[in-house]
Amino acid sequence: MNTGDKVDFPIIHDPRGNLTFIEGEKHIPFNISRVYYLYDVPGGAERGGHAHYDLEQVIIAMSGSFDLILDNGFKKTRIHLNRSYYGIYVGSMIWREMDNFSSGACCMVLASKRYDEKDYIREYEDFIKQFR
Ligand code: T46
Repeated sequence: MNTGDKVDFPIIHDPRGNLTFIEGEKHIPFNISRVYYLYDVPGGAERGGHAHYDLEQVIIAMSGSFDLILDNGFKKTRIHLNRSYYGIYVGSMIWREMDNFSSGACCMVLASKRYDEKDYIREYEDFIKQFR
C-alpha cells in the first residue's frame, strides 16, 4: 500500500443505520496499536505539520470533513476527506498537514505504534534534509 491510497472499509447497509468495521492487518496493512481523534477543531485551525520516521497511519473523517496535505519531499497532494467508510493510508517519512476542517469534524487516526515523541520530525528543514 502506498501513501495517499484510499482504503475502503466494509459497509453493512441497514435501515436502522449503516455499520462499518475495521480489523487490523486485514482491512489496513498494520496491527492497530493506538487510536486517537481530533475534534472541536476551531474554524481556520491547522493540525499536523510534521513527519514520522516509522509510524504508519490511516486517517478517517468520522464526521464532517477536512483536507489532508501529504508531502513526500518532492510532491504535495491535497486530499479532501468527508466519509467514515474509507480512510487514507499515510506511511513513514511523509510530511502531513490538515486544514479546512468543517464545523463538527472528527478526524480519527489508526496508528501502527504507540505515541513516541522521538518518532516525530517536527521541523520541515529536518524532514527535507532526508531527501537532499
Ligand atoms: C499526526 C496527525 C495527523 C499524545 O500524548 N499522544 C498521542 O497519541 C498524540 C497523537 C499526541 N499526544 C500529545 C503530543 C502533543 O503534546 O498531544 C499533543 C498534540 O499533538 P500534535 O501537536 O502532534 O497533534 P497534531 O494534531 O498536530 O498531530 C497528530 C499526531 O501527533 C500526528 O501523529 O500524524 O495528528
